[in-house]
Amino acid sequence: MEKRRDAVRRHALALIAASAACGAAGACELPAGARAESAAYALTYRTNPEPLKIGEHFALEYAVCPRAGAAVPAVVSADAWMPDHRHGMNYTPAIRALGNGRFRADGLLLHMPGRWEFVFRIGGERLAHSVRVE
Ligand SMILES: [Cu+2]
Repeated sequence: MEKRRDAVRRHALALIAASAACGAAGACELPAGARAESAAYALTYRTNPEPLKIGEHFALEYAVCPRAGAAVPAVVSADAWMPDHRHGMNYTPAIRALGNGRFRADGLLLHMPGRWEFVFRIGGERLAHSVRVE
């Protein structure tokens, strides 16, 4: 009796694992773009226009896929900062959720050349991607 219960439980766990893997591959595909990852999420983004120009407004278009076990995020913030100078932008971007894990941030502007980092936050998770802008 004890053996049989173990077998049933193993089977149930195998089914859960199979459906999670299936969902990750089929339901959530990231569009082409630069990639950032954290423990629970993967993200791709592109700038609009591409390439962006110093001193000119641009938008970030990004998409998020949860890894197995993580929830689909309702809000994902986007920001940029210069790690070497320890300052951010002089503007606060406006974030819009477009549905299906897609987001758009408008009103970004990098005011000086050098190494910047785009930082996306989902709850307590931080996803960052470094770029050099001349
Ligand atoms: Cu700077």
